[in-house]
Amino acid sequence: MFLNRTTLPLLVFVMSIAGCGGGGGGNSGTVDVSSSSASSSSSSSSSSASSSGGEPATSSELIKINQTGYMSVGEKFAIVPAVSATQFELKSATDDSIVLTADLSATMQWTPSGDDRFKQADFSGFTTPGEYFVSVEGVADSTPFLIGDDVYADLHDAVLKAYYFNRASTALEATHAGDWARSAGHPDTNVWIHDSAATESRPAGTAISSPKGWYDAGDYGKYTVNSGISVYTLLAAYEHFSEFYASRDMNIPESGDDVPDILDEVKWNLDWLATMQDEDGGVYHKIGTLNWAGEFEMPDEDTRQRYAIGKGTAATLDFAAMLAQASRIYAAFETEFPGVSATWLSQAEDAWDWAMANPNVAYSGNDSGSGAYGDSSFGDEFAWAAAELYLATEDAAYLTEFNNQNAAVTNPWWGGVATLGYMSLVASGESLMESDDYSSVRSDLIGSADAYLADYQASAYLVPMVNNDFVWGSNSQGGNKAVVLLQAYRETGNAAYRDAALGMLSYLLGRNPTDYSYVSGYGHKTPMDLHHRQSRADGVVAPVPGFLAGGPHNGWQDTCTYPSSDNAKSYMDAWCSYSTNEVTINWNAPLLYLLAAFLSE
Ligand code: 9MR
Repeated sequence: MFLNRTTLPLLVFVMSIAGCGGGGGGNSGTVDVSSSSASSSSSSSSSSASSSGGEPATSSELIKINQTGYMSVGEKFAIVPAVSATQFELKSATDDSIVLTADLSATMQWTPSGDDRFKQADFSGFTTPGEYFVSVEGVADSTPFLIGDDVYADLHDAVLKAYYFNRASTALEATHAGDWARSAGHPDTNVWIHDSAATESRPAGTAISSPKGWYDAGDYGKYTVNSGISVYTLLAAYEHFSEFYASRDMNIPESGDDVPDILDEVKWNLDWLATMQDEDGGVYHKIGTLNWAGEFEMPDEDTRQRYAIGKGTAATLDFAAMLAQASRIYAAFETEFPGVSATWLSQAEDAWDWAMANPNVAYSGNDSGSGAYGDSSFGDEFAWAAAELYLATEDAAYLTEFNNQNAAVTNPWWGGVATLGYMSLVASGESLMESDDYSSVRSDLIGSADAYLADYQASAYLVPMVNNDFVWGSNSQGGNKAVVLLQAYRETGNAAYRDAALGMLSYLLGRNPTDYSYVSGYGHKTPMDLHHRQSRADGVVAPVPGFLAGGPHNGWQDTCTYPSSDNAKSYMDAWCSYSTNEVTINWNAPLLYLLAAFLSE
C-alpha cells in the first residue's frame, strides 16, 4: 500500500517505552483531559481508516505529521486523534514492519484548536533514516514520511526560488521557471512621484526609474518596509550558513557566476531598493498603483501607472538597516560588484541622517491599489538601523544610539524589527563591543528565546505559539519565534531550543490542526488556491511552488466564510482568503532560515 521511496538501510527495533528519550519533551503545562468523556472519536477498534460510512475523515480525525519529514536527531512527534488506544506503532513504509512501539500521551487539548482532543506520539528517540508511517488502532494510518538529514533539501530550494518567481521587471524563462515561465511585467522605468511623496525638487508627477525588486505578495506592489525583515532574514541565513550556500545551485539566471545564488537573488531586490531614496536621503514607502490589478492579470497585463507613494521614518530606517547590512556582506564580492558595497553604505548613512532629522514621520499615502504597511512607532527601526550601521562602520556613535533606544526584544515581524539588531550584534558584534554591552544584548536575546521555549513546552501541539500569535501572517509569527530560538541554540548549544524550532517547522509542514502543509507543492495536502495573482492567472493548475501561506487566525479580515472560529483552524485554501492564504516575501523568510539551519548541520 505504501510506496518505497527510499533505499536507505533500516535498523529495525522494537521498544515499548514510556517516553523514548530523544529531543522531544514538550509535555509540561499541557492539558490532560484523558478522564473527560468527550474523547469520542475513539470508539472504533478497526485499525483502518477514518470515520464511518465512507465519509472522508475530517482533519481532526487524522494523524497529523510533518509531511516533508523529520530530521534524524531531534523532536519527532505525530498528533493522534484521542482514540482509546494507549500505544502507537512506527512502521516501515517499505515492508510494514514495526520499528517502534511506544506509549501515546494522555489526551490533551490546545486552546487555539478549541475542542479538538488528541494524543502525542513521540518517536524522537528513533533516529534511523528511512520512510515510515504511524499506526494507531482506531484511526487511519498516517501518510508515509521520511526521516533523514537531507529531507528538507528540495523544499529549501523551492522556498528560495519563490523569490525568483516574484521578480519584477523581468521575464521568467522556462529554463529557470519551468511551467511557471512568464513574460516580463512592470519595467518600472517610468514611475511617478505621488502627491504623498512630493518635494520641491521632485514635485508630484516627476518620473523616476525604479526597476527590479520582488513583488511583495499576491499583489504586484513593492514595499520598502516589508522588504526590511525579508532582506534581513535572507542575508542572515547566508551569513550564518555561508558554507551551505557557497555552492547551492538555484537554477536562476545568475547561477554559475562567482556569487552564491542567494546573494544574487537578494541583490535583485537591493538593486531596486537603492532607487527608492529621494535626493534628501529620505526613502519612499512603496511602489504601487492607484487601483488593484485584476485577479486574473499576469504581471505583463497590469500596465497601470505606478507611483512612488509616501516617504517616512520607518521606510527610511529599514532602508538604512538593509543597505548597511548588505554593504557589510557584499563587501566580500567587490570584484563581482565593484563599488556597490561602498555606495550602499553611503546611501544607508544618508538615510540615517534623514531619519535623525525627521524622527517621527508616520507613513501616509494612498492605499487604494496597494497595501499600507503603516507603522508609527520608530524606536525599533532606529535600534535595528543603528546596530547594522555600527557593524558596517564601527562608528561608536551608532552603538550609543542603539543603546539609547533601549528597544525591547520582541518577536520580529515587519512592523517590529528591534530584535533583528540584537541578532546581528550577537552574531557579528562580539569583537566590536565592550564585554558588558555584548553580554547584555546576548542575554536579552536568549531571554526572549527562553520565553518561546516555555511556550513550546506548554503547548500540547508542540509549537512555540500562543493564541496571540494568531494574526494575519500567523505562520510567520511562529516562524520568527523559531528563528530567535535558533539564535539561542547557536549561542548555547542547548538542544531544547532546537527542538522547539523543529516543532514549529513540523507545524508549518503539516503537524497542525488543519492537516495542511502550508507550503505550496510540498506535502500531501497543500494550498492549491493561494492568493497569489500569478498563480491564479497563469493557467497552470498548481500554484507557484515554495510559497508559505499566511496561516490561520480568526480575525476573518476578508470575504470568506470560515469553517471554524478556532484560531488554529480558521484557514481556507481559497482565493477569497487573502487574510490566511496569501503569500509574502516576509513570510517565506523565516521558513527559509529554519531550513537552511537544519540542512547545514
Ligand atoms: O502582512 C500584513 C499584515 O500584517 C496586515 O495586518 C495586513 C493588513 O494591513 O497587510 C499585510 O500585508 C499585505 C500588504 O499590505 C500588501 N501585500 C500583501 C500583504 C500580505 O497580505
